[in-house]
Amino acid sequence: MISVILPTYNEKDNIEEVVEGIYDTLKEDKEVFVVDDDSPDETWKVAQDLSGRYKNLFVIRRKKNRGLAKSVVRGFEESDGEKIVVMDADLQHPPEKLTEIVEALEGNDIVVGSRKVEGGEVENWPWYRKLVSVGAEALARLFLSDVKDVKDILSGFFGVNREVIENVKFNPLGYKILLEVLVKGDYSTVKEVPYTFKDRETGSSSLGFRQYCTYTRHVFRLFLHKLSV
Ligand SMILES: Nc1nc2c(ncn2[C@@H]2O[C@H](COP(=O)(O)OP(=O)(O)OP(=O)(O)O)[C@@H](O)[C@H]2O)c(=O)[nH]1
Ligand SMILES: [Mg+2]
Repeated sequence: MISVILPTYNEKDNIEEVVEGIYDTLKEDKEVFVVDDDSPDETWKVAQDLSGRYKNLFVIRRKKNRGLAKSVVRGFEESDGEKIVVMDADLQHPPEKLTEIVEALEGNDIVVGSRKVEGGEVENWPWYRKLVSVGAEALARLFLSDVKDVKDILSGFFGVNREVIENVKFNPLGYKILLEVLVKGDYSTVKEVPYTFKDRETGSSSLGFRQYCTYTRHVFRLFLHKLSV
């Protein structure tokens, strides 16, 4: 079975289309977890209404300890599939790519939806987003040697076989759960599948200066973790 995990915060205008895209694309046995941090726009309620229409669509409404990566960890804990896919719920990660990611999980431990391999790209990013992304990536590469063979280490779109994370004690901060998986997971093969990171059409980004500070703390926390094992 495949478990798809969708972290959400204020995605009421996107959630239905994403869920529809997932169910249209993935014909395999699956469960979908919307992990919502008690969104003020009541995304959780819209998702709960959808769960009557879609089989195995579950909604988790978290009220404490907000955070994207923490929500994904909760999804890991609640789900059962032997293959797991994590994706954004704002349509920047195309559901049509799910099949390719799931198929690639047959022969690989981790499959990263990648904007940095041939055929992958980011649509219309302003210069400051590019600059921040280059800086954030460089910081992780400097301190975390485990990520060296992966090109798109900041991707939020990835698949992982459950064995990789089964015995991991996650302790993430902020947004970048893939870093945590690459540093702490038990794996040998990573494949990157290209995709185009689309422009956000509705809803608003939760990224801001605070998230960048949190990211820096997360990288150092992972660095210290590696020193201690
Ligand atoms: N559960 C949960 N989900 C979150 C949180 N922050 C963001 N998300 C969701 O995580 C996904 C990615 O967040 P975005 O704000 O779109 O981040 P981004 O794609 O890097 O930024 P943009 O390109 O500006 O959209 C979306 O599905 C959000 O709804 C949070 O604190 N908790
Ligand atoms: Mg987004």
